[in-house]
Amino acid sequence: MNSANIRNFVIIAHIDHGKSTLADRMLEITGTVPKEKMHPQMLDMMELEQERGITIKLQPVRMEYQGFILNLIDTPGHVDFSYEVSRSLAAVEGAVLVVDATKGVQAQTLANLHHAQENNLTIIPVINKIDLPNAEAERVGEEIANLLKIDQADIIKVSAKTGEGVEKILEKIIGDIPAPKGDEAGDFKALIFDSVYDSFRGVIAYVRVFDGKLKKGERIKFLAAKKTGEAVETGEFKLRYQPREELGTGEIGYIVTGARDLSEVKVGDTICQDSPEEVSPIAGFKIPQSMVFASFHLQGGEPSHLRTALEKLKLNDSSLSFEPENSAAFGHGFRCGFLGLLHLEIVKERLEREYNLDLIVTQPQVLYKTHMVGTKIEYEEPWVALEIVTPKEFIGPIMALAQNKRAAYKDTKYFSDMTLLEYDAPLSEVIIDFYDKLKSVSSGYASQNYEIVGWRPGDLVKMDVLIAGEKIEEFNRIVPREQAQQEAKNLAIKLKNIIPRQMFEVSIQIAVGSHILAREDISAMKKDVTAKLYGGDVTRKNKLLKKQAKGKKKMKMLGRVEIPDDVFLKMLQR
Ligand SMILES: Nc1nc2c(ncn2[C@@H]2O[C@H](COP(=O)(O)OP(=O)(O)O)[C@@H](O)[C@H]2O)c(=O)[nH]1
Ligand SMILES: [Mg+2]
Repeated sequence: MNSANIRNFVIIAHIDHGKSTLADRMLEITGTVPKEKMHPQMLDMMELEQERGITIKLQPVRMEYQGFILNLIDTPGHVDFSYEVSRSLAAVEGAVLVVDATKGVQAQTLANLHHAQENNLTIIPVINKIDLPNAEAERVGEEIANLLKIDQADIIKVSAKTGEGVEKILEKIIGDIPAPKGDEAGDFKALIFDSVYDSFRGVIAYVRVFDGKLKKGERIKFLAAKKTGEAVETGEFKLRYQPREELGTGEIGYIVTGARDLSEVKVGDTICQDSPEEVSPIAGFKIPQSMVFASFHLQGGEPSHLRTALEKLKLNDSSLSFEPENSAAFGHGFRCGFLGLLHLEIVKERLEREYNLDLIVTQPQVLYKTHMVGTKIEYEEPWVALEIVTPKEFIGPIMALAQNKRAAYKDTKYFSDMTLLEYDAPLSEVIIDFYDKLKSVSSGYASQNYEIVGWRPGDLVKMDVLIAGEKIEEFNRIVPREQAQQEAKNLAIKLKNIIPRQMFEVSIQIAVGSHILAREDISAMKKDVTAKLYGGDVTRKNKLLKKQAKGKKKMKMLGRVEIPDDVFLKMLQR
């Protein structure tokens, strides 16, 4: 394969602007998928992706058009999955930037564009959904022209739904995106931008070849992992694995490595020929650190099943982290790290669905650093650079909201009718309900993006929860000192509503150190529920007791108090 005829590109956009639908049309026009086999969002291959209508994982596919090889990588738009985008960007030369004609430029449009520019990619701007009656292609075109400092005429207007204009994008991809550069005669060198685990064939590495070529059966070396192996199979992506005898310079394809252990095939690592020569690694991408943590416990069943499931899931999701943990209430479990709350939710759902587990998930918290200063604990918390894109009329309420969330204002930028507000803010404030509030104060028009920027000291305190006088570690949380009083009150009331009455009176106390901030009492259960059946029908009484026993299965002991298993989920609901 001559690399002059290869074009590698990603489709990037804010969530829901039509990336996956545009990919569908490209698959159709290039004849990669016959029309009768098409279904919407073809590249969202996970059941969960199809159900929710969102892309979670990057997905490469190889198309052929007018004598060219077009390697497309479809990417997710949600901020929790931006790691998928950054890995994709490292594997290509160009980016199709899609903007919804009814929405205009939004926060992820800017963030993804910014990253694409950092990677020196050729940008092909596209306005999508021009078939919709409320499309404002002119206005949105002005925004994009303004943003990219280009002519409106250079923006392609399309409908990914009807296919109108999509061929123009393909032509521009061929005309404008440079062919991959690389030394075709040199030693083989490729970047691993993804990997998946196949229970029959082991780890399959998704690679972009930068130099040389690799033939099936050749020995390979994983640079960072310092491991060697064999290219058991090489091939290309055709919505399934399509074996091919070799992978050449500039190509995107896969290598079946035979490895059983993912620590050998690290995403971001460089694969090269197995020779003693020194090889410098390909500059890849930053590996993100999990900043949101929650504990996963099984509702009954073997804890080892949960470990196995997490290990397998991690093989296909390198951003998931976990370590064993012991909880007085829930027994053995795992403290798991995520890139955000949606990531957490997706992992939970995949574990339950793909591994048939029933999980208890504790209150998610961001990762705090603590230091002892004398006898006092000092906290540091993760901060993010927060970008909010909004029409001008909502700037006031958004600024008020940000202030309320401890955000520090940095800058305002304008492009056409849209405004970009830049803040630094504590991650804990941004992940919990900031987005919901932002949507509500802006009638749905504002959007946000954030990136971790580092740690900052915070005036934070640890709130303990005492139930019937006993400290319940599972409930403790770290909050800003100035919010502690209000939080304590809310928490006490919430717990009072969730914890069922017991045979005795139960006190709920929220404390910081030895200082009680809030207290609620749950009065004792009045009567034995079976008492009123005295002398009555024995079978009815037994039936009632049985029913009670069944209900009890879903209960856990926290100290002397019985609480429902789903208490943490209930606490998260507002
Ligand atoms: N009317 C119309 N709807 C579109 C168009 N492109 C995408 N959509 C719809 O917009 C929604 C989001 O599309 P999707 O491709 O999943 O967006 P993604 O999140 O960027 O991958 C889906 O309901 C699509 O059917 C278009 O050109 N016209
Ligand atoms: Mg998508």
